[in-house]
Amino acid sequence: MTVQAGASVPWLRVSVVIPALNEARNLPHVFARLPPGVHEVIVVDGLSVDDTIAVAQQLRPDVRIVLQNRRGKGNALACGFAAATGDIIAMIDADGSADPGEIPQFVQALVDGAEFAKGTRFAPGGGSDDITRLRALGNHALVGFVNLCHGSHYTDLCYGYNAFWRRLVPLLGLDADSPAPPNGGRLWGDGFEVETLIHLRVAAAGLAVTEVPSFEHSRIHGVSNLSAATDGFRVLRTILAELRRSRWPRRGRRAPAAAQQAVDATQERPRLGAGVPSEHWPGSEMVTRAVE
Ligand SMILES: Nc1nc2c(ncn2[C@@H]2O[C@H](COP(=O)(O)OP(=O)(O)OP(=O)(O)O)[C@@H](O)[C@H]2O)c(=O)[nH]1
Ligand SMILES: [Mg+2]
Repeated sequence: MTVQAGASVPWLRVSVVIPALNEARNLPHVFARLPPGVHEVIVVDGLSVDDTIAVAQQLRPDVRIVLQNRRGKGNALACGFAAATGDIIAMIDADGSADPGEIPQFVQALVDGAEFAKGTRFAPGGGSDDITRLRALGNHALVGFVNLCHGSHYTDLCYGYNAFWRRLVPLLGLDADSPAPPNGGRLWGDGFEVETLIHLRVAAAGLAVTEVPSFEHSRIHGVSNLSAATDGFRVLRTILAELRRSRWPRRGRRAPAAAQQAVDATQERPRLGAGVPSEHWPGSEMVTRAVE
């Protein structure tokens, strides 16, 4: 999607990053719902044993396929972000749970001044067909704790539908380069804890976050790769580790130069106005919520 944010600024290019592990049967649904004019679609494959790559290429000959270098959804996102070339990155799941038709609302929130547009299932206008009572309860408890620690007002913590300016990628501090550990394991952030990790780093950096109500559908085909207990525990560990990291940074530790440049660029960013062609914005009237 290329959208014009204002008469005096160039057209914005939107990269859609889709982590996919054995999602061949779900991709037709996801691709069919992508808004027109997307700058690039990046499918990050996690060594799928079905036809995920072939189906993606068949559906969209211009798709970019990225092979992740370690295991896990977090590593897939890190690799996808590193490969993206657009001004804005939208991250969505490949299982049919996230509706790509909502992407314009996320982009609109960025155009309206947010640095990070954060999907939420728990604000008016959002919802979920997919979340269990136990997971909703866990999410609620964790988000309350995070808000207490960061002074934020998030309503959701573990949701994978977000969009942000690509120049902020260094600030997220995700590792797209290190090889897999010898035991084939995962590095910190490689798993499903990645969404929480991103939200916490965004909050710690004091970025302007706008929550965008979003509806999560049930996965269409296949089974979830997530384990509520193991991955819930990783999320909890992530919250504690990131809290330590933001409260007690190691003495003398400085932000990497690239991350500092990302912050500087953010601060210099001109405020973008409206002026978006309405046919690209089926939901542009949707209300977005600013979050401190
Ligand atoms: N490339 C890659 N993608 C992954 C990996 N693990 C999960 N994914 C993708 O990440 C997205 C979310 O994974 P799901 O298994 O649906 O997990 P979830 O959405 O958090 O959990 P549910 O709500 O139970 O579906 C899907 O598009 C998966 O295909 C992985 O190791 N590598
Ligand atoms: Mg899912």
